[in-house]
Parts: sequence; C-alpha cells; structure tokens
Amino acid sequence: DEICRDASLDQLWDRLCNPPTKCCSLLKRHLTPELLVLLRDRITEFGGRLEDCIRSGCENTDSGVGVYASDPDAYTVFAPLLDAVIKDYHKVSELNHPNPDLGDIAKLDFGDLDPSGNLIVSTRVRVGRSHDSYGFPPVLTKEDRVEMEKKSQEALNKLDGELKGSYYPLSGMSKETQKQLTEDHFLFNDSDRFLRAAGGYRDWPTGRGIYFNDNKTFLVWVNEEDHLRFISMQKGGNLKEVYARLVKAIRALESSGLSFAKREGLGYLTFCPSNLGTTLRASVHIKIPKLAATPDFKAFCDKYNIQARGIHGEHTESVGGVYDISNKRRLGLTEISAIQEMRRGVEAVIAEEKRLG
Ligand code: ADP
Ligand code: CIR
Repeated sequence: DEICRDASLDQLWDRLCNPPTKCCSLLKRHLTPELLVLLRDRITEFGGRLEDCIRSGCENTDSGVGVYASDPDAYTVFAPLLDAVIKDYHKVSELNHPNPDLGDIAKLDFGDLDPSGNLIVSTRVRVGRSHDSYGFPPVLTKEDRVEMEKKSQEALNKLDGELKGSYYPLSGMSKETQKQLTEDHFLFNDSDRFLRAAGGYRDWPTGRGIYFNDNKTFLVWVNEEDHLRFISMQKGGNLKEVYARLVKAIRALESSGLSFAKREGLGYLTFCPSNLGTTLRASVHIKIPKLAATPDFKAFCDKYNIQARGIHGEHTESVGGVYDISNKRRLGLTEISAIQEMRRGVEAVIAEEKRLG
C-alpha cells in the first residue's frame, strides 16, 4: 500500500496533537483524549478500527473534516466521534434525518437558473450509494471490490431509455482517454491526497470504472470514493432537466435488486461523513469573477449554506473566475430541499455578481 497502514493509533494521535501547521479539522475539534480512550480498542463487524477512520485527518492536518468511516458499521461503533463530526459539518443538533423525498418532478418550480446563458457553464447533481454488505476502502479486499463492481455493473446494464449506457472499467482504459474524460469533468482520478491517505486508492485501478450514456448526461462512478455515485449533468443552467434525470436514475437503481446502506436518523451512508443523508451535491460551474474577488465571498456562501470549489473538484483552484458552487448540507433535509437550497444560493450568487457588475 502507498499509505502507511502500520502507523499506530498513538503515532496518528501524536501527529494530530503536533500538526506541522495549525489544524482546524472537525477531527481535531472532536477527538478528545477521553474519546480516544473510549474508542481505541473497538472494532466493527467489518474489521474497521479507529485508525482507519482517522488516518487521513492525522496525516493531512489541513483537512476540513479529517474523518472517513471504515465501513457502514463504523457509524454505530464509533458514533461518539462520528456523530459529533456529522452534527458539526451538517449544522444539525439532532440526528433525525427525514425519509427520502425526491419531490414531485412534474411540479418543479424552477427550470433554467441562467436563461441568458452568460454565467452558468454547466450543471451537475450527484448522489452516493453504498452496498450494505461491503465495507469502505480501508477494509475492502481486492476481491470484494471486484465482486461489488460486478454487482453494480449488472444493475447498470438493466437501465434503459435515456439512462441506457455502457460500463468502461478503468483497467484497460488508455491513459489518454482517462485524461480527456477527467479534463472534461466526467471521470475521476487518483490524485486526491486526502482520499489516498484514507485508503481510497488501494489496488488502484482494479474494480473501478465509469458507466455513461451516449451523450454523457448520465454517469455512474464505480468504486471511486463511494461504492457508487450516480451523476446527472449537462451544459448550461437547466437544473430542472438535470435533477429530473437523476431522480429517474435513483428510482430505477433503487429497484434494481441492489441493497444500499442506510441508518435510521442518518439516511444513506457514505465513506465520508460529509456526504451522508441525502448524499446529494448539486453544483453549477459559474463565472463569478467579481463576487469571488470580494473579501466577503466566503461569508456570502456561508449565509446561503453553499460551498465554493475549484473547477476540477474539491481541493482544486478556480480557473478564469469560474467556480463550482453547490449546496453544503446533505443531512437533516430532504433531497428536494437540498436542491432548493442550492437553487436559492445560485440565484443569490447571480444577483450579487450582476449587482457588482
Ligand atoms: P463530487 O464529490 O461531487 O463528485 P468533486 O468536487 O470531486 O465532487 O468533483 C467531481 C468532478 O465533477 C470534477 O471533475 C468536477 O470538475 C466535476 N463537476 C462538479 N460540478 C460540475 C458542474 N457543475 N459541471 C461540470 N463538472 C462538474
Ligand atoms: C477533508 O477532510 O478535507 C477531506 N477528507 C475531504 C472531506 C470532504 N469535504 C467536504 O466538504 N465534502
């Protein structure tokens, strides 16, 4: 492994206590010496340990969150730490996530968020899903990952209509194709050091791949950070079309025989605690050079519960004043509310950019 799975819990803890630069992660905030003692010898039904959950945040003390769940059971076994991180990230005081509500697609009260077509480059909405009988990357074997890939592929092959597509495993895909698909924002790669430290790239590229339809408006990532990521995207700002397509896909895949990990009060479970609940991230790539240059940009985003990222994904930089703006909260609200939160945020961003113009 490229990561040091041998670093002992005490070595990891020591690094968290003596970070090379100031550490402000949720891990640092919530892992107290008392919790370390309480949780240090616990082990999940998948064989996950505290080390597996905190390795990335201890090795990368510049993490924002710093915690990954070793497996679905970690959300129970390490709840004293994970619950605190989850509440803090999603800004909720109780973990009582509502039942899924994708909304009434026939009655959506929004369409194109940028009819002028001047600001929004593209729109994307994704959700994550985990097979409930498998662990997450820190505890997965190569064989597990290959088995999961096969199950996912079988379910994907049943999709039809607009969602019909093909599965392309990463093993065997040329480097040029991978590079092009990544630059075009369709494919993932193995360049996230946070995910790497969490064990996310073990046995890379075995068991990973991407499914997409002919016009690449519906895509599925297999064994990237999560077991599955369903993605709907297209050029321009038509959130209604993008979201309606994703809802179709969620409904089809929920009834395809796969069984997804869920927990009362937490919704759908994902590798990173920032993603669980609805697991939904709705984003636009949007040209906002003026707003982004103001000192209040971060505060503006916080006010609307939106998050700004660079255009090649989390932890990347903006290019030419184009930012990725998305909903920040995924837990404690329904899917349709998360979409509405993003819509309101994007509308406010557009209004502010115009006001500054
Ligand atoms: P996620 O966790 O949602 O999958 P990342 O921030 O890692 O997010 O982004 C994944 C990929 O999706 C990146 O290549 C990013 O550029 C692309 N992406 C995200 N939002 C959009 C969007 N609105 N339009 C086009 N590409 C997008
Ligand atoms: C971190 O802690 O910074 C990384 N492990 C990534 C966490 C995901 N962050 C997010 O905002 N969704």
